[in-house]
Amino acid sequence: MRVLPSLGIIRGLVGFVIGWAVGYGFVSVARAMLGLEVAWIPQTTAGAASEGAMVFAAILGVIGFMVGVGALTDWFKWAVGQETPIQHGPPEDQPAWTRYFGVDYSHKIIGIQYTITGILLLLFAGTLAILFRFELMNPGLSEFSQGSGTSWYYTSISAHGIIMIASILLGIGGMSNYLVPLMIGASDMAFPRLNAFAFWIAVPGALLVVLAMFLGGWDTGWTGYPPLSAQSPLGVQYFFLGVFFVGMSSILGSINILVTTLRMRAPGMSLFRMPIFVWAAFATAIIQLTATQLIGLSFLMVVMQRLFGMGFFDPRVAVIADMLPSQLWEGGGNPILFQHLFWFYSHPAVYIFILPGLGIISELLPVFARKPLFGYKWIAMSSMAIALVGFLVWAHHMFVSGMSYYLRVPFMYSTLLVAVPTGVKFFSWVGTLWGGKIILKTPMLFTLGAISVFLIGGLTGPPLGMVTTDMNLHDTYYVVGHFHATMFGGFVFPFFAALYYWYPKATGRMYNERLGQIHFALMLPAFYVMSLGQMWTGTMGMRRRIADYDPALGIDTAHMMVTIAGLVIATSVCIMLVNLIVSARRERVAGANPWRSRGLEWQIPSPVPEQSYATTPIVVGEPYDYGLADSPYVMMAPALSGGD
Ligand code: HEM
Ligand SMILES: [Cu+2]
Repeated sequence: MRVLPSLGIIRGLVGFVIGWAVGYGFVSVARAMLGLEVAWIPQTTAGAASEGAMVFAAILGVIGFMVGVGALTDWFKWAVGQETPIQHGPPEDQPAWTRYFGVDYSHKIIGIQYTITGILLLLFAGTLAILFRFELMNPGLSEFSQGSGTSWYYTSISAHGIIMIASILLGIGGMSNYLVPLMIGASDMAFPRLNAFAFWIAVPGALLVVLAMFLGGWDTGWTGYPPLSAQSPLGVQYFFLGVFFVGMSSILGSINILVTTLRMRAPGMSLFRMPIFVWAAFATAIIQLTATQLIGLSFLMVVMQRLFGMGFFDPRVAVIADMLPSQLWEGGGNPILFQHLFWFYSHPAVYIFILPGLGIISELLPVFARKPLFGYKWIAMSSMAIALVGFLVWAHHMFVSGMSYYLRVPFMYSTLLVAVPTGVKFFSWVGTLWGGKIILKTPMLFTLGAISVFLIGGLTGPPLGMVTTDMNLHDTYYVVGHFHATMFGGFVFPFFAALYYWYPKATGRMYNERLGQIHFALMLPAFYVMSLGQMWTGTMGMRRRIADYDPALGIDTAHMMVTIAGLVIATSVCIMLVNLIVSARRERVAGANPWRSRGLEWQIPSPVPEQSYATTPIVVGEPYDYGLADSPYVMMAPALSGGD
């Protein structure tokens, strides 16, 4: 108990509460002095007098969290001219586990912090999904959609969507933080303090999104389109701000990946000798660095529109001569503009979600097929090509929005173009498997599962990318089925593969293989039922984001099956959690390289020591020459004999 007050996260939460209260009080007092209406107890309806105070409170709360957790301490010291040496290893006077609950500069700790936070958010958002699936199980149910105003149904689908996205971003942060430095033979990230800051800013960000659910909720879905979001209850403001800070985390994290990859590779590791996951993380980081601002901006503009009446997206126009004073605050905007800004990030974002996962697939296949990766350079370049082309397709989400009509066809073509670099990856995967000695351990099962699920996601995209068919499919459950397939194939399955695969490296012990296989055997078929069921109901007329449906559509059975499939997926994930938690103590010791991998990180002990590489690794060959004799990838330089 004595350590609790010294844990960074506890101090951060206290800082949050203090910052929040100061912010709320400050605006309220200012309003009182200006003679404006003041709500000393927060109200959560749209347009409430407390809205300005609540927004300012949230921003100061986040700053309070960052100060409290200690993410800014070194910068403060630096500003007043104090020494700020980087400290390695656990804090001197505290048990080692406390490192995970506070600011720590080691990329391995930060990687695990990201991963676990990501999994926690995944569980939270998954629970929401199970809850609202109960409502959809039968027509006519209304457990969550009763009453007037914003119902729990809308709040929970909106929160499910955005919290899953935050969870994916953190999961990716976990994989790339843990793996990139290890894979290129670096001792840490280029900017360790920035790395810690990037992780910790996501925590209050996620907290705000969760709080949003209890501050009136919001009914816009994860996309937050105005004009609806300009009128939603107060929760929408916390959702916007939360996403803003998670986005900041994503941008800052990407700087580290880019600089580390470019500057800190082991001797001999030219760009085309990098592990393929590093290429994927690099391409992802380019998108994160250059696109994320757009969603932050679009959300911030709605925040401003609500707070100060800046009518960015408010199309009402008034004739100046007839205007009431209150109307000075509105009008002159365009709601379609929001969609352009939003999708300029949010389409490339789907590549942020999947490129690392596709990298994992390419990384694991050669290990478990004992064959060289087919077309290494093509795969590396296809990630870069997807990142580039991904910027040119955003308006395919807007075919029926009323945007300029001539934009439709060019966006249709650019969208279909993405299939080319994605196809390159598929050919390479099949080529790698062809004639291989395939070993079906759990990571490989999830890798193969990922390929099959991602194929479904990819094949169901073109009907949405084509204007004619999208006219019918837009805003139906078909879209929901499509993107669940892409995200499970591109992120969830590869992420789980990665968890099992690097688990021995991170913990030093194996996981339970039998439980891993049961997890897979439950999850893959259940996922097919869920995703294909969603698509089926969509083509039969099920609307997206609607709590009920007409029994005459004949989709009751399908909905029932989707709900049951969701429960099976949830069960299987629980099996994985039990496996990963229990195995850390009970399973057999893994040894340095249980998979006989060629990767750098497998040539050092498990778990990885504090100073990952005792001596500099020297890269002398190609990364994926499995099964070829006399083709080493890396040599460990002999340890220097004592001192300098
Ligand atoms: C060949 C590849 C793909 C094509 C042609 C494609 C096309 C589309 C189109 C046109 C839409 C909008 C549908 C509508 O709202 O009417 C859409 C939605 C979506 N797609 Fe894809 N897609 C592809 C791959 C992907 C991938 C790889 C992901 C990655 C995770 C993805 C994730 C999503 C998501 C999240 C949505 C829903 C966004 C929303 O409205 O909330 N798609 N897709
Ligand atoms: Cu898109």
